[in-house]
Amino acid sequence: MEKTFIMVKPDGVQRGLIGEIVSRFEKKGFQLVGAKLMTVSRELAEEHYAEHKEKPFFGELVEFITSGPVFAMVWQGNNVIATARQMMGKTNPADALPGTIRGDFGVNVSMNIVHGSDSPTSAEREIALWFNQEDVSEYEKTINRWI
Ligand code: 3AN
Repeated sequence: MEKTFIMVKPDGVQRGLIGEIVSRFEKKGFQLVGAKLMTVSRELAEEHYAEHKEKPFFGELVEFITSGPVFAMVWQGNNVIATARQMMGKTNPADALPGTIRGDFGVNVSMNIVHGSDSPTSAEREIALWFNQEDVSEYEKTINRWI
């Protein structure tokens, strides 16, 4: 079953949106298989955003993601990587459609509430970076046969 890494960023946690975001993915029919509230070290933040190292906003990105606790999760389901990206909406909340998480709650591009892996390769990399294998549960959700 496909898995993806989703994170409620510090702004989403501060604004009390963890439940709202978890609820959207649950109602869609995806399965939560790992979750933790954690404060991100500078080292982990720089590794997570390594592909943006040369970008002008890299420093700001690392400052922001280490500024307060995040809620890191692993979700599982059919086509969960692409579908979760659709449910999050465009990176810039100004371009994100109503009905998406960023379209409904986002204010600006650096504080855009949520992160989700953008491909199978990054999902695999990010899950391994953020979670120990034993903290990702393997369990059968009986409702899966209806989804
Ligand atoms: P996404 O999170 O939608 O995959 P990426 O990977 O292009 O978007 O960007 C990673 C993060 O970098 C975004 N979530 C956003 O917080 C931040 N970011 C992207 N573009 C900008 C920008 N022009 N200025 C400030 N922050 C940005």
